[in-house]
Amino acid sequence: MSQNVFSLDDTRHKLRRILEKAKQRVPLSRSDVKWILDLSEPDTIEDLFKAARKLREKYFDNRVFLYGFLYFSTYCGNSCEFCLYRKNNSAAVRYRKSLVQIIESSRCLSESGIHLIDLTMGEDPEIFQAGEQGFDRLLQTIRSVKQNTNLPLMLSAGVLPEAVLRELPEAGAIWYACYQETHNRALYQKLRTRQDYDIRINSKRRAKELGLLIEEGLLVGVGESINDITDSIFVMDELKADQVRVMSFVPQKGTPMEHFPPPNSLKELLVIALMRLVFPECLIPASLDVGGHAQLHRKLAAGANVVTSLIPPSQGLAGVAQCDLDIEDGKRTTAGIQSVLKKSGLEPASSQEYHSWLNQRLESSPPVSDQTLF
Ligand code: SAM
Ligand code: MD0
Ligand code: SF4
Repeated sequence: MSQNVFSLDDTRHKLRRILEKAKQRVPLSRSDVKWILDLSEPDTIEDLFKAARKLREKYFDNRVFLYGFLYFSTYCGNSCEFCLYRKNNSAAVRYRKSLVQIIESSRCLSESGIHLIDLTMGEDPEIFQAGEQGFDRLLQTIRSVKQNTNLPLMLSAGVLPEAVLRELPEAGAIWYACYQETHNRALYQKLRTRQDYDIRINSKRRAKELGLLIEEGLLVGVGESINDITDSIFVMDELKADQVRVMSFVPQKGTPMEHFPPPNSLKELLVIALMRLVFPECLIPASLDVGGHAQLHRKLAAGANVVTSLIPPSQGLAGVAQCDLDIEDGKRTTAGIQSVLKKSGLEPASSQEYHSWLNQRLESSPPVSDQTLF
């Protein structure tokens, strides 16, 4: 027998052993995680994806959740190296939607049958530099969207002061999303040049203690190593993130990383599948914001169970990583993705199913009372 046949058998055997651990909810070791991230043999990767789909089915049946994306202000006072919307980048389309426009777009999303609205903005100086008044305006926006749609809401507005995080549940937000991108501190500081690592990560810890659900996220293709991604998986576990995501870096015009080579799209898929093995009961997005409609099927086939970045056309709304891809022709809508869901053997969940996942998750990590915190 040739060496190759031997090594392929070894690989299959090792994968089976790791998959069995995941199935039995035995925590994967660092070396298991690194080994998965290093896979390159196509048949073995297919087996990994198949196992990730099976785990998704065990926890979510054939249901997926659909998230509307409402990027209501593209102004930002920060200068993240990878981001189109960094301050002073004249290649970015800037807008700040009025409350009336935000409500109209929210209604549009709600009528299309999504489960949640992700209210997103840059760290808009009009909000961040106006002190309490600015954040009051943000909270008022959340309240109005809640009143007008009664949908679960996620807030992705950057690092928020604790006093604002504290107000979010009452205003109607159930999720706080804030992505570290990497948990390698040196790399982080190169990417998010003007934002302290600890302040960003602690905002998530605090949000969780205050009873919000949290989403943590990674970027791949920004110079991270397999060791770094492995560290991230363990930090996500320690954070008890309720939703975990990975997105491939997309080079952006006018930014310092404009000519940085984009990653192979397989990397994102491997991380999605790995996340499903490690966090089987968590929500894992397949983002339309990277690769658009054309790559949705592959992300779902790797074990994702939320379609994010659904954007209504004709509203002048942008995405982040791919700011206009598939938006105006309606391919980033619930109707536009139906055929992909069908081909993937998946169906949108009912809103009741989404609510019951949220409730069960909230009950499993009740807010820490103020007295016990310090
Ligand atoms: N300004 C807020 C913040 O930074 O937390 C909210 C915006 S959040 C939706 C922006 C996220 O989009 C980043 O955290 C990053 O994960 C992703 N992103 C931004 N630029 C990207 C790019 N060039 N390629 C891929 N993902 C990108
Ligand atoms: C997405 N464009 O889901 C959105 C965004 C922010 N919470 C999410 C990156 O891909
Ligand atoms: Fe601003 Fe967020 Fe982009 Fe950073 S990632 S520049 S904080 S919009």
